[in-house]
Amino acid sequence: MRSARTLQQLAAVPRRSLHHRSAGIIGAPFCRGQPRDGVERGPDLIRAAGLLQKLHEQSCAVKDYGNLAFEDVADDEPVGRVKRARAVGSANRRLSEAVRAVKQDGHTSVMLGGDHSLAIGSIHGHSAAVGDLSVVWVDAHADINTPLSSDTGNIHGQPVSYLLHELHAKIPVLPNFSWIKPCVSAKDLVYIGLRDVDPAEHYILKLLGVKVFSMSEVDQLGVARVMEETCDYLSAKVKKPIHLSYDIDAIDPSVTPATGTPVSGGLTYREGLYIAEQVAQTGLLSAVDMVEVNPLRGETDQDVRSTVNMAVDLLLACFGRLREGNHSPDYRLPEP
Ligand SMILES: [Mn+2]
Repeated sequence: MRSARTLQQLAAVPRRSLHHRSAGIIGAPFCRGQPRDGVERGPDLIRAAGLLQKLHEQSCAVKDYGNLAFEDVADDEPVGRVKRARAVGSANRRLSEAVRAVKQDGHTSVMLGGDHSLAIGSIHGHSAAVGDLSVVWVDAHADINTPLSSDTGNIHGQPVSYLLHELHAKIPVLPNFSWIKPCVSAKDLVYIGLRDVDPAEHYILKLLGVKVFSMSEVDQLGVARVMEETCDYLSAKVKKPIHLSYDIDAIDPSVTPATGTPVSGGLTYREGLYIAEQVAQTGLLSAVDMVEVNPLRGETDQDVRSTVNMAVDLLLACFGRLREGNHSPDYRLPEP
C-alpha cells in the first residue's frame, strides 16, 4: 500500500527538475555583422538589468565568463558584397572556443550578443563540445542567405548558411572563415517567427525542406500547437541537445523596439515567453543566444528598458521560470 504523501512532499515535486541547471554566461560585444553601432552594448545592458541576480533567485547556478575582447581588423575591405568578413570570422572563432569551454565546464551556455552573425561561433562551439544538435531559431528573419545570395552583404543575415551541411558547396572562400566546418543538418533546424524572408532564403528553405513556423503559422495554429509540433519534430528520432538562437526582433517592435531591423507583426510578449518556457521544459536546452538588442535604436529610455527586460525575461524562462510560479525543491512552510 502506498503511503500518503504529505502536503510538502507533494508540493516539492517539480514539473521537471530544472533546479540543477547552471548558466555559463559569455558576453559578445560585437557589431560588425551589420552596419549599426550600439548592438555591442547588449551584454552589459542585459547584465545591468539584473540577469545574474534573477537567475540566482530562481535557484540557477551562474558563472559569468565576462565579455570577450575582439581585436580590430585593419583593412577589412568587402569580399565581393560581403562586408567585414575578416572581423566577423575572427570574432566568431574566438566565440566558438569560448562556448566550447563553457560546455566542457558543464554549463548551459548563454551567449549575450551582439549581432546575429555571432550564432556562427556559438553554434559551432556548442557542436564542437556536444556533437549533433537541434537548432531552434526564433527570428523575424531567416538569416540563411549565402554570401553570394545576400543583397546587403551583412553577415548577420547569413549565419545559418555557414552552419548547414547542405549549403556547404554554395559557400565561397572568405578570409578568416576557413576554420568553420558545417555542423547542423537542415532536418535538425526549426524556425519560429519569420515574417521578412528574402526570395533566395525562401528558395533555400523550400529546397531543403526546413521546418518553418512563420508568423502565419503562429496565427493559424496558435503558439501552443507550434511548440507542440516543434518539440515533437525535434524529439521524433534521437533527442539531441537544443541550441536556442533567439533574435530579439522576433518579438513585436511594440515590445522590443530597440533593435536594428524591426519588423511589424511579431510575437507578443506572451508568445515569446511561451516559446522559451516550452524549450526549457524539454530538458534538452544546452545553449542559448540572445542577440540584436541595440539601445541606440530605441527612441526613448522606455523603448530600451522594454527591449532589455524582454531579453532578461526570455532568459529566465530558458532556465525554468514559469509564470505559474516557482519554488525551490527544499522549500518548507514555516511552522507555527
Ligand atoms: Mn537574426
